[in-house]
Amino acid sequence: MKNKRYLKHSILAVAILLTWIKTYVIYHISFDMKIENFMQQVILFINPLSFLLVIYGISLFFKSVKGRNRYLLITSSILAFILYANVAFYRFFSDFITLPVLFQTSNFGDLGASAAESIYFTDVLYFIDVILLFVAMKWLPNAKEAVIVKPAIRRAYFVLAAAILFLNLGLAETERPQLLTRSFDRELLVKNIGTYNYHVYDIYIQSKSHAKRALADGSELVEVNNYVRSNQAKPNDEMFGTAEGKNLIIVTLESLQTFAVNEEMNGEVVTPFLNELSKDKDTFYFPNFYHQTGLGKTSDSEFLVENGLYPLGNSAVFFTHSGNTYNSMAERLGEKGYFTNVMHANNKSFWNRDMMYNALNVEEFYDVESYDIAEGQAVNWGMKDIPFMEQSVEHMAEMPQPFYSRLLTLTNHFPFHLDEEDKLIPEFDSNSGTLNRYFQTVRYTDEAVKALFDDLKEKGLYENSIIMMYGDHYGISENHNEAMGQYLGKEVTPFESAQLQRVPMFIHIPGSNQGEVVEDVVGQIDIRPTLLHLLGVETSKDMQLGADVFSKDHEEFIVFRDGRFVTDEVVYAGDICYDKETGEETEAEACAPYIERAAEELGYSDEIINGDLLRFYDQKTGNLLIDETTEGK
Ligand code: GP9
Ligand code: MN
Repeated sequence: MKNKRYLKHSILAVAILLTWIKTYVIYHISFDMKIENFMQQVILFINPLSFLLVIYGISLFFKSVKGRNRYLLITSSILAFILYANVAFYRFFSDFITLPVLFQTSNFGDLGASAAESIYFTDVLYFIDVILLFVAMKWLPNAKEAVIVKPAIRRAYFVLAAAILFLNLGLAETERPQLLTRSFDRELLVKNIGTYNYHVYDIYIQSKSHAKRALADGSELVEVNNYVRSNQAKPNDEMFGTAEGKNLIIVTLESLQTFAVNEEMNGEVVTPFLNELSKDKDTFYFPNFYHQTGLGKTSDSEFLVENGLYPLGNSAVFFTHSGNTYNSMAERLGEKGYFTNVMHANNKSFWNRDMMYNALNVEEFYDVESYDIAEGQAVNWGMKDIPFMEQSVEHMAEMPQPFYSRLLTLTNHFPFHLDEEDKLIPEFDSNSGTLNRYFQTVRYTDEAVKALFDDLKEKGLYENSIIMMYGDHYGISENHNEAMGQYLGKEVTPFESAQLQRVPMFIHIPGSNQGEVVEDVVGQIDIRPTLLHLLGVETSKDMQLGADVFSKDHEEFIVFRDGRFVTDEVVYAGDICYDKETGEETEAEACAPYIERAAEELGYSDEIINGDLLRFYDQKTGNLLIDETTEGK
């Protein structure tokens, strides 16, 4: 009799089991979660359960069969859709979806080849649980019976769900202390609390940050301001103003990583022009320059360059905070009489650039409409870099001087496709087509940079300009570690992964004769003060977190957006402290003092952005615009 009573709930059990097992299988086949021990495997296994018990358990409140079954089916479909959206997103970004990126769906329309490569016909299998649930509803005799559940039973059921949640959190806490308070890494969150709980947590965090802007009154700026002032680096007198009055040209080298520069691939030189340039008498080359981008990729790097602030950890700041007040480099140079612009042969709305550039006071955006893309001049994501450079320099020739132009290249972008005639070297020979093709597209971009220099010289713009070029972020994700290991000739440990976040940075000042290879640990956050100082612009009152790389006060301490960091002595990655020299694990004390500081630095930056605090700051006087009546509230 008793058994029979429970059997009546079999459709609920079927719904839970199907989604639970499917989720666990998907964890393994679709996400690259590093499971290091048995306990982590257990956590991974149980983590979907508490949420599924609760969400499906709501069906216990339904009195009619139809209503209950419909609820179960709709819930199952929504969960399947959420999980699948994560899978598709992960294929492309190696990350899980966070709420604000859902507003980026307009981007996905532009992804073209990449999107097509990210969705397969066999993906229907990701909805197998919904299909089976539907079949079970037709087939299981009990599924057609209504069940009135006693409140006490229901209570017991939800207590069980809560107990499982606490067990899950408890185990996660032992595996990963302070997971929910300190984590910058979505993978760890999903691994420990599960995809569904993660989304609930994400919604909570997002609403908190929205509330932050509404609640901020500027008083928060006092502490941030103290921090910024005390960490400021005085410009180097010898370098300050060296390039005063010159045009500033910044080239974002799409997906270019330092491992490809000054290196060979199967005997082929990958970046011949950049190699020469790195040794040029007019070039400062930075081989230990790290990207600090998050989900917003190229746009995050632009954000760092313009603002000297970190992008956000859980969203693309170009999308979520384009309504903020900023004191961008474009604005500062605009005040100095520069004509400020960005050139990028892509839709203006990609990464919400059109909106954000307004907020950043960029005067003109030369988007895809400003380029003539002839037959054969487009590949992969759009216009090829070589004709792009040519036409960009034509635009520059028409501009009033001095100008500040940022050029964003595009050809060296995942999935790294090229036309035959543009393949100047053979592919690499690993098991990753992505990495194999990468060397060819990098080689092509190198040719495009050469074309840029030639075109600038031809138009008489070269001598009167300084050219800064940097890699925006990694091009080869950790999904290709095995192939990468083959190329590097060593295993890709968390230490190596962190070191692979190096992207090249060149500052080329024609005629300066001061060039050198600067080995210091520097990052994208440092670009703004460095360039402004070279152009003779004071930044002592600016609300920026980076430091001039030429300054004697520049500290070798670079924080990644996910909380990893690098100093001249250590690399902190995957919760492990490594000796930078040997790549071997070293005592935790060597990293300990920096862990807190890394969080503090990112925290202040987040506070500025989430609270839109620059609206309370006068960058000309350095005064805080705080309403006396609310101060100290
Ligand atoms: C798109 C280009 C590439 O316009 O900036 O964006 P990414 O995917 O590298 O961020
Ligand atoms: Mn990019």
